[in-house]
Amino acid sequence: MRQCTLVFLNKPTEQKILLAMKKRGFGIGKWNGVGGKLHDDETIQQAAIRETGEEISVKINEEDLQNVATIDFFFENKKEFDQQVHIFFTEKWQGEPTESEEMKPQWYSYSELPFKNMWINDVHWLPKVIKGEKLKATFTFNQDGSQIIKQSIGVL
Ligand code: 6OG
Repeated sequence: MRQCTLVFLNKPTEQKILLAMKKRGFGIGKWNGVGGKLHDDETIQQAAIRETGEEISVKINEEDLQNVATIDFFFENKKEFDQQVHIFFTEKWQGEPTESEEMKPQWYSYSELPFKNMWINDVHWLPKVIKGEKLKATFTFNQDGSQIIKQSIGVL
């Protein structure tokens, strides 16, 4: 299955996380963390760091990445969309989040996350991760990703 990364910058003292609006491709128009597909020659952590640099110009040190969840996403009759997403929080980085061709970053309060404009699964796991839970989950969607058909959420 395709391997992807997803990184959220986190400011627990301000109760805020950074989301970014995807400006093109898979998930266009949705607020999400930053990330993408692994290249052949890199580890999951290297991909997470590279994608964060490319998409919002922020540098992260590997030891500051906290693996908070691993989620398998399946799409009915669309095997090519199936992916395993490795999700990280980090409280330490260098540089200011900056808009790129692909992503427009914005800080959101934990209590005001824009779930209506996020992937429909996020409301089921992101609040738990913000509270400090580490999760292993699976979601199965219909073909266009507009409905969840099956889900399971457990401990990572
Ligand atoms: P590119 O195609 O941009 O990588 N991703 C998802 N994120 C959430 N919250 N929910 C989903 O439910 C997702 N499916 C994929 C992983 C896609 C980016 O989008 C994330 C990657 O960071 C289906 O290379």
